[in-house]
Amino acid sequence: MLSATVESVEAALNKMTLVSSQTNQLYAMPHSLYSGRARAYLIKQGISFEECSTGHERYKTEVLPEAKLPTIPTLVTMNGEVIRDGAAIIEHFEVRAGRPCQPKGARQGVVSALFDVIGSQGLLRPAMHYRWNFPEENAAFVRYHFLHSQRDAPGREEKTDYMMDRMRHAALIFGVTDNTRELIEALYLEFLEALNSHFEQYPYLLGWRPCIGDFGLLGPLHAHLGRDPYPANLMQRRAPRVWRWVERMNRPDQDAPEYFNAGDDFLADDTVPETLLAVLRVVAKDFMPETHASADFINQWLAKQRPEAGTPAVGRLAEAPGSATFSVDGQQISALAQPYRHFQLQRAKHLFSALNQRDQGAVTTLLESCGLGALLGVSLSRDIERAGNLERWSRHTGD
Ligand SMILES: N[C@@H](CCC(=O)N[C@@H](CS)C(=O)NCC(=O)O)C(=O)O
Repeated sequence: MLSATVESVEAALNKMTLVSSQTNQLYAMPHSLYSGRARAYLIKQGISFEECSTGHERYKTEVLPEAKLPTIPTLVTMNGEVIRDGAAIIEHFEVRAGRPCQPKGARQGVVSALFDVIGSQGLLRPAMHYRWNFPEENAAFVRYHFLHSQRDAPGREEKTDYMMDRMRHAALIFGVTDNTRELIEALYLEFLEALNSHFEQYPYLLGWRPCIGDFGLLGPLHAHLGRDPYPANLMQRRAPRVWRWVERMNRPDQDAPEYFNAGDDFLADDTVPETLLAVLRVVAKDFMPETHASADFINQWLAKQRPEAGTPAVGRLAEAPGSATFSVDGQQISALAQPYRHFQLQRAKHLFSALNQRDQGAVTTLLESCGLGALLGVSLSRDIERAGNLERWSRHTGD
């Protein structure tokens, strides 16, 4: 009885600590792809936070039950609210601040939303390839991070090996194989060159300050491609402007001394610079066929499985419906079809459908000029909604 009382007092105290926290707590790690998006947003928006490891006991006992899935980033706000998912963390603050990172212009708004998807879904292959296929340069550095994600307790080494093997396997299921390696490198180098040229003009995607798309794109370009030894060196040598952007995105100020006569806003007149369209043209080469293939695959799966409304549309890695196959430059790729890609695309579609006809026309012309004309027409047969920290299948339209 007494111990039950002590336990409940302890639980209440813990809860109070959660509630009365002086700052936001970001459960994240430096080597985690998706952590980079939320961290950079908090830094740029001047939102105070401390970064915590999921290795803390408190994460398991208090945060995870609310987060529902053990993914990072997960934020515990100063009020004790738990938010799992980088985009949801950003949305939480965007709504409260009047959407400072969402450009108002039609073209800029949609392009920003697209770069958010491209960052979280469109660069997984180069991110995984350049982390896991260069062990001579990367292994010790990567292992340091995986090891220190675990508490110093018995079984730490084994757990580290297990986690690393799991992510090596993830590279395979995202489509990184001996057959696709050459293509992945060629596409990435082309992308890097185009993005580097863009940053010759401006410090951010849409001008003089970061938009939602900058934060999304940062994920793979920071944790993996801009930090792991082999790809970081590649980026420094081949694309110093991109490397500077990665650095800049992790600083609170504008950090653009190399741009003389810098402005402080998104570009005027809803301008999307030609240099950024050139980046989208490169991205489209695999993003477009993969989005089509993944939608077809998931739609077939939905037709067969008919998940109840509210069923989670997200799980641990490899719990996705399966892999979709598509071809790029004559090379076949099989990659996990993740509903999250389509969940994020829904946001771009919502922005588009809220536009008047003239603005829709301007966005369509822009997307067509980049080989992305069909993108906003690719749909799943079921919408995805977020509730209780999970993406969930909505009601079937025929139900
Ligand atoms: N949709 C989530 C994805 C987060 C995510 O998958 N994070 C990775 C680390 S970069 C993770 O925690 N993986 C652990 C797992 O899948 O079990 C987001 O954007 O925050």
